[in-house]
Amino acid sequence: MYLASVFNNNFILFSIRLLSALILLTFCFISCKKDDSPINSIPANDYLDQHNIDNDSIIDFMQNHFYNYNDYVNLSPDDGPELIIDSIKGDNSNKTPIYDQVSSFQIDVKDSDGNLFPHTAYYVIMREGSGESPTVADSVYVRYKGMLLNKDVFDQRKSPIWLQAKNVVRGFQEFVPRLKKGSFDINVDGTYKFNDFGIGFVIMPSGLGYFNSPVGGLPSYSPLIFHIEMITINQTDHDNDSVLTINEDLDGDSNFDNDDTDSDSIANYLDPDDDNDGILTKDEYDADGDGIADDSDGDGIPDYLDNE
Ligand SMILES: [Ca+2]
Ligand SMILES: [Ca+2]
Ligand SMILES: [Ca+2]
Ligand SMILES: [Ca+2]
Repeated sequence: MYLASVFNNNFILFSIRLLSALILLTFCFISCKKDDSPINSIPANDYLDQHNIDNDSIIDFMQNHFYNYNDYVNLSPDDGPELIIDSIKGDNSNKTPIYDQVSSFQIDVKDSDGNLFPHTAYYVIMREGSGESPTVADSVYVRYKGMLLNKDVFDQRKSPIWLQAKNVVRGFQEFVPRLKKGSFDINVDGTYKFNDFGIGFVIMPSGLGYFNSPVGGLPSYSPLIFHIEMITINQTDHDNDSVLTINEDLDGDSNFDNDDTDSDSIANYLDPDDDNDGILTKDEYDADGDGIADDSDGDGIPDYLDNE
């Protein structure tokens, strides 16, 4: 009995470790930001030059490829077809190119000197979704598929997983607010049926992906495609200080680690006392409860960021 239970415990521990290692491995693709890469990167190209190269490749790709848009017509609420992209040739010569179906958005990428470089991402929304949109700070419960422009699938989640938008590559992070979450029914067996969740895909230059970092064996400077189903979302307040994480990115650059009002090396989104005055942010943010951050001395700096 005793031996058996030791064996079982060890086996369970081993299994847990193995599972954790596997999860870590698979998570590295999506959750490794390019600056988190432990591997030495090749020297960084100029953002502007690389963006021009990537943008040319992406436009050429979009002009010569189509996606399975017919599969997204008259979707039933719980449908989420897999994105298939193929070349426009042969039997598919008369397909509509992705180029004719995309919208675009621009994101500034900041280099280490603080210079800003505009990057263009292209996207298609196949179904908008029925609920709220996440912010770039929120947790998202998603199914996704990641592809290169050669159509190789480098990462895929067919069962939904929770991701923090701030921990994924920039192009993924900045795209998720364009989708809305869905709703769900609980089946008789206790499982969930998700309905009317947002579905879309985004094509991004490498500067919004892993850039020069060799993450997961992908070629450096790879433009990336992500197909995302926005099942549901969770607003985040990492430090529970009553200020949502999205509102702790004071300079609005979608980087939450570079805002540290009291310079104590704890970024605001993780700091329960943002001005280090000994009064917790949650106790001085909106003490009069009018929904607006208090500013007792009227100097334009709200109390929770004002240690005077
Ligand atoms: Ca910031
Ligand atoms: Ca701080
Ligand atoms: Ca805080
Ligand atoms: Ca304070």
